[in-house]
Amino acid sequence: MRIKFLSKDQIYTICLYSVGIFIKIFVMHRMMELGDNYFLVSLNNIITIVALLCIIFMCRERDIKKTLLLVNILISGIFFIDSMYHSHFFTLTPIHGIYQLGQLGPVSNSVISLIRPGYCLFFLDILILWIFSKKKKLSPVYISLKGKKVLPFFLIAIIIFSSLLTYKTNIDTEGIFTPYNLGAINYHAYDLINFFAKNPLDIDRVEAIMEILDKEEDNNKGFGIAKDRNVIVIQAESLQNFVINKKINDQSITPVLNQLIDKDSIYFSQYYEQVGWGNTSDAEFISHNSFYPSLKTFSYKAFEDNKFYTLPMLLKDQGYSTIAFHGNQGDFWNRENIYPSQGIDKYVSLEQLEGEEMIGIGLSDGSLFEQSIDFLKGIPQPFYSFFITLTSHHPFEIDHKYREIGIQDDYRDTILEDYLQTIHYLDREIGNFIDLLKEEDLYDNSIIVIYGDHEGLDMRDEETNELLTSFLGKPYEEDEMFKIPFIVHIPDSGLKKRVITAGGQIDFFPTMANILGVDLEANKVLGQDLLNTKDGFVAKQVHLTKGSFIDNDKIFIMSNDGVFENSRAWNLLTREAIDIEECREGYERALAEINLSEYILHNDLIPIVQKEGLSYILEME
Ligand code: GP9
Ligand code: MN
Repeated sequence: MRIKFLSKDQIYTICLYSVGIFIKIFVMHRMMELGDNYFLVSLNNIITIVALLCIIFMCRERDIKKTLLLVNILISGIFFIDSMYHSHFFTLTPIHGIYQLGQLGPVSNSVISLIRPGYCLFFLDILILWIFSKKKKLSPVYISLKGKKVLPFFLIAIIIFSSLLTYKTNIDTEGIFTPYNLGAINYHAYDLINFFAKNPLDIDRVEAIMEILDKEEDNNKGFGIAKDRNVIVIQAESLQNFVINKKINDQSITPVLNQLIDKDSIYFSQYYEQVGWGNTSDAEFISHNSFYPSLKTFSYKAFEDNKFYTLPMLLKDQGYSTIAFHGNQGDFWNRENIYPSQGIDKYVSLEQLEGEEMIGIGLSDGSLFEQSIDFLKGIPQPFYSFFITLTSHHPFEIDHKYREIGIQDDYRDTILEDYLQTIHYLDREIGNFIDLLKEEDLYDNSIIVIYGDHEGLDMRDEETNELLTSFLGKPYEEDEMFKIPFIVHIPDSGLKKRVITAGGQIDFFPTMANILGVDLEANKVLGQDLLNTKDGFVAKQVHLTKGSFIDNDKIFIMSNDGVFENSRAWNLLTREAIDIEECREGYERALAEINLSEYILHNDLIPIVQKEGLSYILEME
């Protein structure tokens, strides 16, 4: 006996509504370049959609067609946004992106530049469906009585099958789920659940690194070399390290920074960015807190109600006043709300400044520096001042009069030229700022600290990669992309020191505390003082798959399918491939540090860490 659940017409209608979704899943996964996982992951995502259809058939009998249409439009919209997001960030749009919608205004040029007409094809089947439904009335869909009895069993069966597939992924990847091993639909579902879930502490893994974190350093090289001086930190937008001491057509790109490095400075030349979803703001967060940015959303949102102990707070305890300057709206990245708990007492944002010269997404760097002088003169010394520059922000557009480097031939009118022009402008304005500080008697008793917030030129963009590879004369890869300069200029110190220990923004706080001569116990933050550490270690977490790291000799790039054995690693000097097993210890350490950090911050435990130290967190469990 043949059981008939649906008529031919009904099947035809359902297909019109849903086959497009299946095709879109394959297309999306092709765009993401899923590799070996392509078919299995796509199958698992299709199962999810089939399960969803079953639920719709069971629950929304009256509006099945309408609901199917809505689901299709929703998925098409998500894939459209995902395509743009993936083309820039090489991952899928995270759920917390919702928080950032209000902030798209100033970066709308960057967003618009990501749209490709081809992405509209995600809506093609909806258009076809609309044309069909105009020509011919599509049959209504309803489920027969027999169908209603069978559907729940079918649903259970496919859920079990899908769970088995996901369980296998879990085993293969030790629980590191990524868009590349879950697929577009399932990753979004996972991301949504994970967003609300609390991350447990992986006690065994964290215990294994406690010895490293508790390590007491005997020597105190550089302790207090800038004691009681004013601190002027410039967190420079998109400033990468490759521009330092580099020339193009015989012109220095950063003559001012090169000069600084050459005299009265410590230059950390193996320093890397470690930002998370909050980009610029996460660079601030990790540098000031020495804890990793949130994995869920930008840290200034995720932890807005937390209690912290930051570099500005440590200095406030020493009698410093604190101030931050940024030529953008005060509420961007939630700064206005969180700065008080970050220890920044005065925040001078665009609203308090004269908008006399706007470039790109905000006030020009030159104008910001110039206008800051009056504020600096007005606050009690010593002060900790923090500048967030903007002009060298993607897409690196700047007026012709500021395009001062003559660039010819291959690099002319390229993204590399735009980048170099804005960086050159930033460099020049730092020079002008230093001149102003000298004029106002604010130079001699200050230190000027400069570091890049994050990369500006993405190696995963084909054109950019080709340009940089040719410009640098070596492959443009992750180690170069994440490398940012970190310069501590101490006027009249006679220093000319280059530190080659690998470090990252997480090390900023302990390194600065040492230089400023303030005790900070090593077991109260996750970073290390780079002047007194030999074993540099930099864990990456958001823009590379969790577990990736860089140390003094090598870089380990955790495979985006979450499988350790599929990862890559190479020697930083020789660029030769390294046996992956040599990286297991670092991989474990990266995961443990990130897990511990996330646990502490999500449970608002910084005050306890400050009192008892990091290892106490394990005792609490
Ligand atoms: C926004 C500015 C730029 O205020 O800091 O942020 P980004 O887009 O680089 O994260
Ligand atoms: Mn930035």
